[in-house]
Amino acid sequence: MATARLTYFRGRGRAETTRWMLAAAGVDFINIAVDTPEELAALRASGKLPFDQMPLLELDGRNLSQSSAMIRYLARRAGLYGADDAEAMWCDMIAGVVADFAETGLQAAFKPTEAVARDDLTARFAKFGPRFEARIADQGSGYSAAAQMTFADVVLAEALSSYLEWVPDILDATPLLAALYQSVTTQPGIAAYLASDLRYPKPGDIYVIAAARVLQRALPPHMPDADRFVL
Ligand SMILES: N[C@@H](CCC(=O)N[C@@H](CS)C(=O)NCC(=O)O)C(=O)O
Repeated sequence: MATARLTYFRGRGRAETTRWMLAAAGVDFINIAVDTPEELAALRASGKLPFDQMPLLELDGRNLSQSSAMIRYLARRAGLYGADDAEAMWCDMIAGVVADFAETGLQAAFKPTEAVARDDLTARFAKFGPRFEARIADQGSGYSAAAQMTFADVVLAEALSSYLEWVPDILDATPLLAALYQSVTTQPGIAAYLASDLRYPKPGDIYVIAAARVLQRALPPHMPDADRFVL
């Protein structure tokens, strides 16, 4: 099987759920980092980005756009989309709410202080964490959508990994969620990915500045010279 190519900034961001799913599905991949506006312009000129956006996943001779499509394509390919329509529906419901929940994790590095980021994450977890816990209890398998691990569990664990980096005790009152996290992160493909050089570090100012530079966008307003990359 050819090695997949995942093109994005030099960091996790909106490519990270796809990396976890590639790992869960046992698909070898490399990260192709876009570090400059010129590299992004060349990528756009290549015609590989149907909507002009990253991430780009090159797999099976296809150019995939939209991380939500990538994770579902990989889920179908690897049998991680549930066993029937009802389980697939639960996968989609949970992946949908996880996208809402994960957004706070994605935004954390852009906040003015660590304390603000932690407060936002704690508040968001207070809303969704007990719901995830109740859903896992109802399901009864230890997973969120089906009798076995699905892509919904993978993206949930990916989001939780970000929450945990900012608020290490966040799962203390949700033991089923903590057990799900443990189960997904010890799946052999995911465990190998997390221990590898393919896993980028927790995003901070370096990542935020690099992404703004590539996109030629403003930095968060608390940063000095916030418009330095805006043309
Ligand atoms: N929903 C998309 C979001 C893609 C997205 O917003 N990509 C940003 C980088 S994180 C981008 O390429 N922005 C440039 C643009 O929209 O022109 C996904 O999850 O793949």
